[in-house]
Amino acid sequence: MGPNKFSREVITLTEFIIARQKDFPFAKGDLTSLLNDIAVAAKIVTREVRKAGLVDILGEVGAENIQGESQKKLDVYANEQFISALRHGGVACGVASEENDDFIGFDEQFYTGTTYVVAMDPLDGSSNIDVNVSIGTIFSIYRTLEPNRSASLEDFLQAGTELVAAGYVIYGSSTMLVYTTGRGVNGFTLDPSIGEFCLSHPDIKMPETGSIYSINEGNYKAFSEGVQHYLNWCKGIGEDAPEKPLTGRYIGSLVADFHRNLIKGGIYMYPPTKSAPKGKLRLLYECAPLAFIVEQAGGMATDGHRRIMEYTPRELHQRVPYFVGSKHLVEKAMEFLKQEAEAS
Ligand code: AHM
Ligand code: MG
Repeated sequence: MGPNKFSREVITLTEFIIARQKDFPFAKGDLTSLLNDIAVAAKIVTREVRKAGLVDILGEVGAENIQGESQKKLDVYANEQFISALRHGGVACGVASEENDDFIGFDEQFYTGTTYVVAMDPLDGSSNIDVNVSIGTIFSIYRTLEPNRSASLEDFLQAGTELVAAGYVIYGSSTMLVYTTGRGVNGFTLDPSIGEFCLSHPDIKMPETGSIYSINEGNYKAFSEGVQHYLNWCKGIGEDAPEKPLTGRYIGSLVADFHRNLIKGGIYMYPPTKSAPKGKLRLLYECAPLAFIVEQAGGMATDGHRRIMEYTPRELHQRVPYFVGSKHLVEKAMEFLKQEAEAS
């Protein structure tokens, strides 16, 4: 008898991370518990995201609902959910968020011998929140420099090479959680009927090359010549350009553009512009965690010249130019930027 569709084994995220715990010989289960806290908050945020289009029926943002609670903007809501899950989880001793100027160090009552801090963008893709387009959460997990105390700024200002785990949640046509602890990348899809993230994309590998380029090309005039030449190359213009041009795809939600390219092969870019010489994206909770994932999947992430993972942030909200994706496409972009640097 052939395989029957009912006999297929379902592995939930919780089962998977517990099973993987033994990969870390000294693990006490803290990281397992931390990832679980993030997954629970992601489910709660999913519930709110799925209701987002009903805001006109259920009440305006900022207005009070019938229970007398005020309706929150989704990004504020997501921020509060993740911080609260981490605070009460008892494993992290602090969080840095795109939504907060400063990091939040948890009070002692919330941790016991804690060893982790989390940096996150709780709801990325702000321009897409109100228009029913995919948005995401991105997170970085670092070990603190010392145990048994609340978080300090230095705990967050660590190079990507020090990341213990990183991941993202995409609130798309379904909700998915993708993460790495440095042993490959695995993706889990939320089954709304049982409320569990189930392993759907084991050991994700990014194609070495791809046919998609993702960039806000409205900024073309403001890009350097090297970037402009690379974009022309993507379109099949120039001497060694591919015969068949690449396909342009840009959602404007980093997580969604990144996720599609991870699966299909492609490159995402947010290069520097004349008015924003460091680009737009944030190193600590946008670029570095996705760099960890892409490298684990066989891709590359650079600022155009240098590996993103080797950057040590000097401040929480530091920006960095970003070229991330399939190895061959990122290497090609770097070639153009190198030529430009050598010519100047
Ligand atoms: P945000 O954190 O304010 O949402 O900004 C980050 C977003 C990314 O998700 C997206 O790739 C990029 O900004 C889009 O920027 P632009 O509108 O300049 O193309
Ligand atoms: Mg963001």
